Amino acid sequence: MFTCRLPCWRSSATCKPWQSGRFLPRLWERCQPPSHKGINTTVGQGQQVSIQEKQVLEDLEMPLARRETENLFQEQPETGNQYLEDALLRSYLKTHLPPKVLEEVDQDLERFGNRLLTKVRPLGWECELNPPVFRQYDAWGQRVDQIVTCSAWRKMKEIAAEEGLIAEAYERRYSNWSRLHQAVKLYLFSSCSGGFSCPLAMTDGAAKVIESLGIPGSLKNAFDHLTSRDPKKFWTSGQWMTERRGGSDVANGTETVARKQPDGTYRLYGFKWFTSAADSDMTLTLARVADAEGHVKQGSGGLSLFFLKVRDEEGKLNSIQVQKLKDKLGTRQMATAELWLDGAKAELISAEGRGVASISNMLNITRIHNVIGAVASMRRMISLSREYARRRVAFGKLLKDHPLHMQTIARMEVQTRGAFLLLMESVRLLGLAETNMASEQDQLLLRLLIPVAKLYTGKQASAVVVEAMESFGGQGYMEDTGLPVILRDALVLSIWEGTTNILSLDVLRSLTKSQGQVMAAFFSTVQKKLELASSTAKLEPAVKQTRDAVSSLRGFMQAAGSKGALTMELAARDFSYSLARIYTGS
Ligand code: UCC
Repeated sequence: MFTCRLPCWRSSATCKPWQSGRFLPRLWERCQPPSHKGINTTVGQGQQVSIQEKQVLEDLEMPLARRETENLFQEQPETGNQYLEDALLRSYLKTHLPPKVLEEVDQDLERFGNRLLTKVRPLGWECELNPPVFRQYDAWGQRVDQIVTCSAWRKMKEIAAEEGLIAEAYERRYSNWSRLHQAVKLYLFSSCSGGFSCPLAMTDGAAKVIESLGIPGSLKNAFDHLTSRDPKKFWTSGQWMTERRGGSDVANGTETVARKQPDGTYRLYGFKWFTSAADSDMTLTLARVADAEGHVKQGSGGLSLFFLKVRDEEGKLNSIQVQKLKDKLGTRQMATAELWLDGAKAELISAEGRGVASISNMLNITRIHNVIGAVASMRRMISLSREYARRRVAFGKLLKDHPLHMQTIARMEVQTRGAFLLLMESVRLLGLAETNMASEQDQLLLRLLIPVAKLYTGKQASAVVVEAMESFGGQGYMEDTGLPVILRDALVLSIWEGTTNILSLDVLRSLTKSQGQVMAAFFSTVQKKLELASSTAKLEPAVKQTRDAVSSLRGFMQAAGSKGALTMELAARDFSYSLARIYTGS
């Protein structure tokens, strides 16, 4: 039965053609309101409509055989356990993990892969079909500001806790490999999560900030909730950074003011204009502390970091009003809201004026989650596309037997494999850093690779997902295949958590702050990798190509060094792309 989801001027009782369960282009025209704004309804058109209506009725009376020719006879691509089917992931783990760790992680991932396939994927689809709704008043006129989520979304939270999707990284039972284990689980979870990856990213980021502050006593409870495996105890966190004046230039766009209270806590007043996963339990947010006269310091140096709980023990909002939910292109499963803070009780958790530096720990984690999401969406689309190529016949043979079709998929596969390796490398370094096993060079490399990987894979994901969609022909464009959802959700990956240009400037920031040391770490790591590869004769052309790219990058840097800062700023995006390609290539 086809369900009409178009905004319609007819009541469902009179929408008979849709109830017939068939989609005909003429019916769409018929469902237009008779005098819609912007559409001229003339007498001539009215006559045309009645002719069309007649044709519609004739269509409905067509013999069955004719109707059946309108059906599409194609097999739906079906994929199995995404861990078992991911050859590159499995070979990566086999090559890198110590045998004992591999044995346990492998078992866990196979089990998790089955759970995702049988339980989680259907829930993810349910989240897509039942996006959150905002209920501002109850039946008796009381303002309640409730964000109503579906049961599948709430179930995702329970699963995330049970699977330790955050806990795994902080328990460190596999020492430096715990981060990688967690990232792989998130990668497998991502494309079935119905958008729940977003709150998990921020939850992980918040746990990271609290851990990097040494888990102060006042935040111990929050940390325990964020890293709990108990679904009843598990909290998710938001990250409220964007205000009305923008989300990139946080230093100048943040207007929220924090007023100190006699008990040492603060009350926050301001408007958070774009808060993702607004149904979260707590958040980290930035505000400007007001002095005794009510004055605040402008710029980055005036920003401090605050922790707050969204609701109190009785479930009452913490002096927060939900203005509305955002109407987004994608990630519709997840509630993004405009929030008015009208004296929300909060705790200052950074040194005054060190808000941006403190929240950057969170940003670096959510940016890695973004890379996870990018690689996962590419992998998902390619898995479906490959599967389809094994079933779909065109021009007398299966798609997989058409060389041009397979070349197109192979090119996407190369992009995806490269992105996957870049992700694994970033996560491997993060694991070392978190267990005090990272050398200075590893830390510098990690600082550089996070923005590079985020900006590059975000763009790759958009391109690969669009390309993969095309490999299904017109079917790829059909809502009920589920493919357009993947595209819509992938398009945000280059926007949120810092756009491509903002992250290119962050790459430059890392160069300036380290006085060029990040590049020294980059060049020496790449050189080592290429030396290793050059012992394999087959890899010689690839090694040569990468070496050539390295020398032109060095040449560019020398030339740019003698020019003004503007040259480097203008080149920031291309420069960052080169870093991504060279590192991935090596
Ligand atoms: O919240 C959002 C949506 C949430 C959804 C999350 C889900 C994602 C997961 C998906 C999974 C599928 S979107 C809002 C996101 N907003 C941003 O990402 C902000 C973008 N703007 C920037 O990144 C800017 O570059 C700023 C805000 C960092 C610029 O601020 P400033 O204050 O102008 O920058 P400064 O002055 O250069 O840096 C201040 C300090 C410096 O440290 P000190 O003072 O010690 O020199 C910097 O080195 O912060 C430090 N810092 C960093 N440190 C800045 N950035 C970093 C960094 N990335 N790493 C380390």
